[in-house]
Amino acid sequence: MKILLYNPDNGVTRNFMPHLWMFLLQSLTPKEHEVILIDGNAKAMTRDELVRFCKDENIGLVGIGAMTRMVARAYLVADSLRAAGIQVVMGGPHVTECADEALGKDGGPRHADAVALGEADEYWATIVEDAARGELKEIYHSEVDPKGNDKKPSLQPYPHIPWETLDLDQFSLVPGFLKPILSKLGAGWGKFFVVPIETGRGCPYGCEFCTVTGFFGDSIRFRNNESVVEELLRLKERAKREKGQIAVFFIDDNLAINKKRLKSLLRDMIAAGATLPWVAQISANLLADEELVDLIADAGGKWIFIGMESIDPANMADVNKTFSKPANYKDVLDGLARRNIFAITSFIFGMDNDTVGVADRTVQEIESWQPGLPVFGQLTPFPATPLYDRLQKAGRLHRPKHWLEFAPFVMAHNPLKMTIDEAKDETFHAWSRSYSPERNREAVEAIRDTPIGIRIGHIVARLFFRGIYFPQMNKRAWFKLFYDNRRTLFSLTREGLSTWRKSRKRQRFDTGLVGKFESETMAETGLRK
Ligand code: B12
Ligand code: SF4
Repeated sequence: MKILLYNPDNGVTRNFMPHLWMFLLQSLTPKEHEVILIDGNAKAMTRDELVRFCKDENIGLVGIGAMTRMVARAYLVADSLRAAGIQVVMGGPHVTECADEALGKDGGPRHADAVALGEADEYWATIVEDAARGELKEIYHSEVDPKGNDKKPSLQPYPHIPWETLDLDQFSLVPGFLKPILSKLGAGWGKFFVVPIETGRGCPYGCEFCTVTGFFGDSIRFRNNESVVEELLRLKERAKREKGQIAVFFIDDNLAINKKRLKSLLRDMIAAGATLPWVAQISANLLADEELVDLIADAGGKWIFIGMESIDPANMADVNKTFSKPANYKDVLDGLARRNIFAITSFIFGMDNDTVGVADRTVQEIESWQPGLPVFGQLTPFPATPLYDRLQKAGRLHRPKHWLEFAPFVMAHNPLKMTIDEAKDETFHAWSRSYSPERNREAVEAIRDTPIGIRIGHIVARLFFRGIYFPQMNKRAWFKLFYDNRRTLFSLTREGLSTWRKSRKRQRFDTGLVGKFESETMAETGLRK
């Protein structure tokens, strides 16, 4: 049977990073079946095109995964495929919590033939075999232990994802027309992929708005170091072979949740030379450890995603995140910047203690720190989170099924001290102010003492991250963005080129000297080449 794994686009920006679940399930599929992957964020297709593709390719099963914010799109795609007689199974965090909705058992229409609840690693093969026989069950889930808890995959051994041979072209971040020039630059920039890798699952912190503790559990399961290092080495080898660049996104929710184990992993990575550039999510409270931050830098860490949420401690207490202290944020970022590591700082507006002006207050504080990539969201009650329950009980859910009428940056509940419209304006203002061409210039200027490569990386990351809020789906939008930021881009390019020329000259000079030295030595010793 041919299987398509499909991820709907997020409607905002294309082509950022592929989703790990697709590659994971592909590698767990029994070998007699063929699996094709399509990510709508990388390869845009209308529903009709997708149905035609499935018919032409004789696809027998489509697996769709979606976060809550994309689930309405996912349902539309599923509806079209089922109408064409193709079996659909849906999985991921949303349908795990709202299985009845996907199966049409809550009074609404049915969207999926089957749903996969929780982590599907250990039963995906069963779904495939059932589908191949045309005998899909409605609900699949992991085995349950005598106490009624899900048996979670141990991650040891971890499935082999054949990154070295997979066709990743749809995920390259380098536009086609720049490929020929960029592949000649340095070690080669003809292709650039951000690849997701996990080293563990689970989080004990249980922040009120988050689905992770409920979904993956409050104890953490780690892969062993050897398996992570081996995967990284294969990626590094591929980047070298293809004259491209691969960066890794460690998608663990808190890579440093066990500092002892992370230090041991980083030491093993360094010892094996498995050091590609990487990004990871780590909470601020764990980054005060100087030894850890040194190891992060030595092991290739470039950007750390920190869920800062709010600069107001009262808000942090409201969402059960007091372990993260706003008063410490500046020191943490200074510590990272001393090692040329920068932070993606994530904030949430519309919390219960937020009032009008929260965006300016927050951005002003951010601008007093080392420059980073701030991202701004809004407090969103995802199904099955403690936040959802609290707001529902208090009768504060304005749109209890907000995902079925998804509207970006329109809150689903009423914040206590501002309106839904005000929260939207605040969020918009924070994004515009943080990614204006002036702010981009100031941010790059603030790190003028760092090597040119780091500053170029910084501006490129800024232009991409802006795309989380501002749609950047077509060439025109990208062109306008480059035009608006032309002064910064032009001066960095000029400096970059001159540094590159100087280093080539120096290289030729050094080679010349070595050549001269070699010939003289050979002449003196009577040796000939
Ligand atoms: C990496 C990541 C991202 C990446 C993008 C996703 C990507 N390309 O990988 C980035 C950083 C951009 C991101 C952004 C956001 N993210 Co995010 N992200 C994650 C993260 C940390 C890892 C995802 C992952 O790969 N997990 C590991 C894989 C193995 O797990 P999995 O995806 O759940 O898949 C397993 C099962 O669910 C199941 N499964 C999944 N799909 C399918 C499909 C089928 C057919 C089957 C059978 C099974 C199946 O099988 C898999 C193996 O067991 C998760 C948290 C987490 N730990 O999962 C949050 C998470 C998915 N994100 C979340 C959110 C809210 C967001 C944002 C909306 C945040 C914001 N406010 O801006 C944005 C959305 C941006 C956008 N425009 O799309 C929430 C989603 C909650 C929900 N109910 O939807 C999560 C769960 C985190 C949380 N705090 O609750 N995210
Ligand atoms: S927000 Fe981060 S720290 Fe808090 S529960 Fe979710 S994954 Fe854990």
